[in-house]
Amino acid sequence: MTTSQTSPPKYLQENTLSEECKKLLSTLPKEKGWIGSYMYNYQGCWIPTKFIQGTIAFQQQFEAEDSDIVLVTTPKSETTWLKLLLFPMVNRMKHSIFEQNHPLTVENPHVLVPFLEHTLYFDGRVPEFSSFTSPRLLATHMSFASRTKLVYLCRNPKDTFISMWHFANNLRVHQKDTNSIEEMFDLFCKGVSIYGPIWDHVLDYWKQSIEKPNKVLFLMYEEVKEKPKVQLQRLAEFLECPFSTEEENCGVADEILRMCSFENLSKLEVNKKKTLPSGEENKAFFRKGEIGDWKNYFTEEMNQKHNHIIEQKFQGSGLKFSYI
Ligand code: PAP
Repeated sequence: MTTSQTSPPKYLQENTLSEECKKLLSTLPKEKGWIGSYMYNYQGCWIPTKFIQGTIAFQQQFEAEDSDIVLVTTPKSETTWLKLLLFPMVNRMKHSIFEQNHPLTVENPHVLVPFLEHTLYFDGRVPEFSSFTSPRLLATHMSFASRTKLVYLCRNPKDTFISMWHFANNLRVHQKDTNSIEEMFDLFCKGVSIYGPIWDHVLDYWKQSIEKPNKVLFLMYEEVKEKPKVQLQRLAEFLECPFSTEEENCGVADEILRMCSFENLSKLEVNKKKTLPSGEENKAFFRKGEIGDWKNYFTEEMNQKHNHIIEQKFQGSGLKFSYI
């Protein structure tokens, strides 16, 4: 009798680590992984097993170009939306936003704006940058100091947590092994979230944006959602490609916002049916995109615990989250 075994999806396979990397991992603190087996504390940041090698390669080998634009987020802080807005804005001379087959209608934003450590340097490979045109649009979840322009998008940590919990369980469901909200909330509060602690991540970039306002733009999802056009114009000015009067008259910014709306993008064939090269279904990146979904899940006890942590961590920083 033969037993048929299906191999786990690509994003759960962790068997490609080099001996050197395995040796390093054996020296690092580890905790339960949200998606894969474990997360390791590397240089103060919790990184899933699968991404350690790419992270190190990215740190050691990446050579920034002055014109690069790097998007930075903690996972589930609306990375997809930031990629969605930036790609058509930065490339609008090459691809008119009114063109019928705009790349956004046929490709997922994570393919158009790839992650450095997850994709380009994944497993320590040497990336091929020759197909990129200038300015290169790149993304990272890492702590990263660069001489290039960085756009940081942050989201209130309660919604980020709920989004991460759903996303991780969605990917783990193939293993019939989902995590309870209580267990993951405890880890999150201890700082053990993907690329966490989230507070250190946010504070690092918040400080950088104050010290180097021409280099680091700090955006909050809730503010972008409230006044999308104002924030899009701010983004364009920061990147030194402001909308011209002619573009204003043609409604370019409005069209970018319409095209990138959750309603529009989540309905596209590419985002409903296709998968990323790393195996995740594109639709996993389009859940609700709402502010305040945490209210449907948090108990009063969780809320108080979280508020207390936020108060302690962000005290005196001048940073305030909006939860509604
Ligand atoms: P990543 O950091 O792993 O790349 P990220 O893009 O932050 O993931 O996670 C997806 C979130 O962006 C989802 O949030 P939710 O779980 O709270 O719903 C997803 O719904 C949201 N999202 C994706 N596209 C859009 C969009 N066009 N507008 C608003 N939100 C969006």
